[in-house]
Amino acid sequence: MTYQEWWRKSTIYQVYPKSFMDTTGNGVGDIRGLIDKLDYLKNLGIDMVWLQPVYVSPQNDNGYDVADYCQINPDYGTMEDFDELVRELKSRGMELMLDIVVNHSSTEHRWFQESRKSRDNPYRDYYIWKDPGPDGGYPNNWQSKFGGPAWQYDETTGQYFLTLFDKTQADLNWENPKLREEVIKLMTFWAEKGVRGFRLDVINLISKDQQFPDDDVSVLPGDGRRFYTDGPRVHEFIKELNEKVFSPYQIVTVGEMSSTTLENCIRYSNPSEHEFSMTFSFHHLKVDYPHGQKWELMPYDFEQLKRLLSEWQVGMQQGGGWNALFLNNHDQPRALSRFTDDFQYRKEGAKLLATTLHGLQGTPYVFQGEEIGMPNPQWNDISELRDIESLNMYRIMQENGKTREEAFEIIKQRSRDNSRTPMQWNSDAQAGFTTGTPWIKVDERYPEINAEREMNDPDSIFNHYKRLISLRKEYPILTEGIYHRLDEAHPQVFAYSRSSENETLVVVSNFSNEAVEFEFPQDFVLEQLDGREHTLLIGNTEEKPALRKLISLSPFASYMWLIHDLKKLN
Ligand code: TEU
Repeated sequence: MTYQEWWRKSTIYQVYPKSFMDTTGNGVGDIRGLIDKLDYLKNLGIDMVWLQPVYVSPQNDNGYDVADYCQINPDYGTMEDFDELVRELKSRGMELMLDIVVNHSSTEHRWFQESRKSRDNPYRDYYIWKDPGPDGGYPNNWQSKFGGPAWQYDETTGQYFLTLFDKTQADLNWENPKLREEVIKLMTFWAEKGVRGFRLDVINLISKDQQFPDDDVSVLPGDGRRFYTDGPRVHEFIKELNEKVFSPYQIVTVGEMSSTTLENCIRYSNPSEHEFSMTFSFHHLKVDYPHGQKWELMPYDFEQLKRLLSEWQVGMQQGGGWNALFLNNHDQPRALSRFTDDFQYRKEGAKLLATTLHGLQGTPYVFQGEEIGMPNPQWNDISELRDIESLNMYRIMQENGKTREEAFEIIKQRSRDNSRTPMQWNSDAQAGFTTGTPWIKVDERYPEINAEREMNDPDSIFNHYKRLISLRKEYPILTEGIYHRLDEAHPQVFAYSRSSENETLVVVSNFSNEAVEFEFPQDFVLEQLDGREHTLLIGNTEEKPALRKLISLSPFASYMWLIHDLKKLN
């Protein structure tokens, strides 16, 4: 595979606009706030900004319920602000990636308002309507990913419509060529405005089994997802989008793949398939889900985390696919709290996760606040939460027998709001995010954890990310190196290498709060270590250890070395 495309050496920064920067004092972030922070992102070394939905929306799911795909929500600003954002990004050598949410629309979208009027309305088949089941109830037993049934009954026409997410997010009918044409039109609208990237929301759910069968629960989780995930026509639909929009406008695309497979992600992202540039998959972020259950608690399974990361590195490399690399986003708790110690070892832990992720093959994503070591906030009461999924599940868990305290404990660790509290810019009121009352609280640790403090510390988490991002541009091995896992089931250490013809990159991280030792495999020592020069590219401790057969690692220590040309010293 050639690795010449610029986005294979790039780093993409994810902006959750509602919580990024507010310039009007209404407590909600806005486009002008992002414009004001572009120099901060340029300083970090960011190449592309993924801006999450700023379209007209009732905000039931913070913008993932779109009511007009080609208009800016006034809460976020104007189309003129948007056009200025594109210009200001490009003037700094950066590009814009927009979130495209076309598995479903808001029930407030004009299309849906028409569709629900009558069974013969021209827009009826833009959505998925079904008669009641034989028992007069739901058409089938599919469940919403936000809890409860996946169907909503509409009195006017006596049918149900499909809602795989919130009841106000109606699934679009991709079997309808007119709907597909509408999607192509809206994508073209933004491409014409200079957008050079699309992040496609749950795009692998758009093709449903047209029989809409009941799930017999023979395969967990038994909620119907196997009948619409990576569905029968999904690759066909995506190829059409590529042919009509992505390729003509040279759009960088990343598909968000819910509950997908490695085989499908190879097909979605291998350039010969002409579908996407890369894919988000989530298997590695379910290693603390007991039996795959998100709303149960257990310590994360370290060996499973390493196994899954390795499987996807090797599989995608062998299959010619391309990973979007991430440990954080707006739907996940902060990785710093999830996988390390965000109090005693916050700085080491944040740098360890960054080094471990950025050493892998793929395109890294930095979610706002990750680069300054923002942890999960301290939640004191359910009234502080805003996320529709969390509030649904808080109710459902109690309906299913959990106490309020048990349910709240789970919410505190699992809620998507963990990543949605305002960006912490400085130690001023509300962390400098707003002069008003924020739509969701600012975490109380902001006086010690904020961007201003990070920028003034040469040894900060911010500057660690900045170095990692620059290394990716400087060393082709980070883009092209072949991945090998080096630690066979070590209880605390994750070690891997990336090899090219003449060099080898080595990343070793101690994911524990204990001092440990790690010994490289003998064959690696003989082939790669003995008699060769190496350089420590980046680390997260005072000491700068040499690369030896046996190395000692302090709590949450993490290092990246480069072993130079294979030619022996003598
Ligand atoms: O997320 C889909 C998704 O995989 C997660 O929301 C997950 O299904 C959910 O948390 C249940 O565990 C995308 C967006 O990223 C998310 O913000 C939206 O809420 C969702 O789609 C619907 O558009």
